[in-house]
Amino acid sequence: MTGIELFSYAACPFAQRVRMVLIEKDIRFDLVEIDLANRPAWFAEVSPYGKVPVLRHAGRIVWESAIINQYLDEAFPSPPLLPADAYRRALARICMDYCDTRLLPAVHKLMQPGQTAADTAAQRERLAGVLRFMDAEGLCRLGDGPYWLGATPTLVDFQFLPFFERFGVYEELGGAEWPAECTRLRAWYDAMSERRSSIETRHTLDFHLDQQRRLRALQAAAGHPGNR
Ligand SMILES: N[C@@H](CCC(=O)N[C@@H](CS)C(=O)NCC(=O)O)C(=O)O
Repeated sequence: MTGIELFSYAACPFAQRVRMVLIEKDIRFDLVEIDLANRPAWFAEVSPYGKVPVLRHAGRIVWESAIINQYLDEAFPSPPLLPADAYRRALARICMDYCDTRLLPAVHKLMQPGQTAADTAAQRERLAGVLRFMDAEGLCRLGDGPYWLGATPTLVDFQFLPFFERFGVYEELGGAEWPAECTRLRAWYDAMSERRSSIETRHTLDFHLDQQRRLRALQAAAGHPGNR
């Protein structure tokens, strides 16, 4: 026992965010894999929202991936994964918020099953606009790279990475395209892909495609788009 447990699900991008930060900080932890299709009854006691990830540290629970990562950064300050300067920290939080409030809705809309060709084309353009904004207003303005805020990674990088690891799914199932002018975004992804935290938490494109197809089948059967 390490005193730290992460309740996780292998395919979950939000759990991956937390696993990456635990690895970056060299924190030992016990991984408790939850089968979300067949969750144990006790999981309701651990997870207030019924979701993964949940962190249990010294008997206390923290949930919501972005908040877990900020908690880890405060509880285990080395190496720091947020800037020392208050204004730069605010910018980091704006970028993390952008991921959840702009990038993810664009991805989810594109991946929604049963759309018309015109809807899919519109969602594809929306996602391309989000990527262009990230490149031009984020990566190009905030520092010299390769990471979002400069030469060393911050929580911002781990917030985004899982959704770019899955970009091949958006290409294959939604016809998404990586805009050619987003060269900083490409350089960022290349730098992130070489990190141990990325390598150790990575799954293949086939794995992600399989997961997405299953999710789409479930959503289609339930007649709703889901809320991941
Ligand atoms: N906002 C949450 C999202 C977590 C989430 O949606 N987890 C999914 C798996 S990827 C889940 O547990 N779904 C189960 C459910 O909604 O019942 C976070 O950032 O931690």
